[in-house]
Parts: sequence; structure tokens; C-alpha cells
Amino acid sequence: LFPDIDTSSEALSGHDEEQIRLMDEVCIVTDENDAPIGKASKKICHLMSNIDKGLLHRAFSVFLFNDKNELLLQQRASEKITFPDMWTNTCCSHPLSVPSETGANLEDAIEGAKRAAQRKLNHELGIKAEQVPVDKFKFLTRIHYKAPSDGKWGEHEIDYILFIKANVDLAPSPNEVQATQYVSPEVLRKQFEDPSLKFTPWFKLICNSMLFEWWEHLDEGLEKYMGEKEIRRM
Ligand code: DMA
Ligand code: MN
Repeated sequence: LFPDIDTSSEALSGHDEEQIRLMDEVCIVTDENDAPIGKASKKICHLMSNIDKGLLHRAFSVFLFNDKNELLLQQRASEKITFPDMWTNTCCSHPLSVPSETGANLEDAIEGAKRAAQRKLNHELGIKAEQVPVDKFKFLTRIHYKAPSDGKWGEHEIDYILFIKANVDLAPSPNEVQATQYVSPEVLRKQFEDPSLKFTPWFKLICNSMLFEWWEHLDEGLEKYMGEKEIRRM
């Protein structure tokens, strides 16, 4: 499907060793309708040279709220190869190309994304699995978007949006996350007006489309937004 795939080995030089190691994780390559058509390393999936040829992979974005309905944000570590130092939603990553995280139909793929979410909430933020049980995540929809990071690197994903309301204990990994904060919708809207704060492109896309409406319905009426089958193209 992608005969001229760029596997360039120089691309990673100068980056953080642990983040280089994580570039060997194996992502799920999909077609535009989110059907898995293969697998490729995280490195291959995030090189703009490959994205420009149409390479697309599966991802998830977690939005975690506390009992005051405040959203947990994280600031990405400087060590991150893509989108370093930017503020973003609670946790993002990729379901891996293993049976437990892939799934052959949408229902199983959602379960896979939830398992991956639980795994990465622990890896990035030190949240114990018991505090974020898989069945507590609510799947809203899938978003298809493309966003360059720095020219060489970027994102092109089908992103599963997962909400969870849970009070958690945080122990962030400094290699992943340099700061965290809980925000209300009002505070987040104010932060968007501050040009010194940089937010990730996918977080801005979700904020500018559905986030605030979903957020208003966190405790009542969220069901009507959940389980959307159509992929939103952004
Ligand atoms: C990738 O996030 C997923 C989305 C939705 C952008 P990431 O760059 O934080 O992935 P990882 O934590 O695996 O490096
Ligand atoms: Mn990605």
C-alpha cells in the first residue's frame, strides 16, 4: 500500500532516549473508514513524509473530569518528539497492534481503545488502573484529523474520544508530562485568549467543535452524544 515508506534512521537523532525507544511501539494502520489494514511503528506513522502519502493510524484522547466537573489538562514534556511543551487534554496515545487493543469491529475497537487509555493513564500520569476501570470510560465519537508538528513530524489519526469522571491520584512521569492542572470551562476559555499558552492542534479542534457542549452534559444527557458511528472529519 505504501511502497516508498520512509523509515529514515536519522530522524530521531538528538532526541530523548526513552522517547526514541517508545517510537518502536507498533500502531494500527487504518483506511479512511478506520478499518485496520496493517501495522507500522510509531516512528513510521508520525513522519510527515509518510503522512503526506496518506498513512493513517488509530489513536485515542482521554478527557478526565473530577467530581467538580473540572477537566484535567497536562503539559507535554520537553522530551516529547511531537508537540513538546504544549498543553493538551488529560492523556493521548495509540491502541497498539495487538489483539486486546485492536478489535475487528467498532465495539471491540472501542474496548481496545479503553484498555489502551487505562494503560497510558498509568504510564503518563501514574493513575492506578483501579481508579479508572475500563467500564467507566464513555466513548463519544471518532475524529479524523491531520496536523503537522514541526515539519518532519506530525499526526494523521482516527482519534477515539473517551470521557471519564473519576477522582484520581496523580504521579506524573516527568519524561511524559511537565505539569498538570484542573480547569473549569470558564478558565479554559480564558486560557485560549492568552497567546503565551500553546495548545495541541487536536485539543483545539475538539474544543472548537464539541467539547464545551459535551462538557455541559457530563452529568445529564451525555447519552445522546455517546457511541456515534460516523467519523467526524476535521
Ligand atoms: C498521540 O498522542 C495521540 C493523539 C490523539 C494525538 P501522543 O503523542 O501523546 O502519544 P504518546 O503518548 O504515545 O507519545
Ligand atoms: Mn499519533
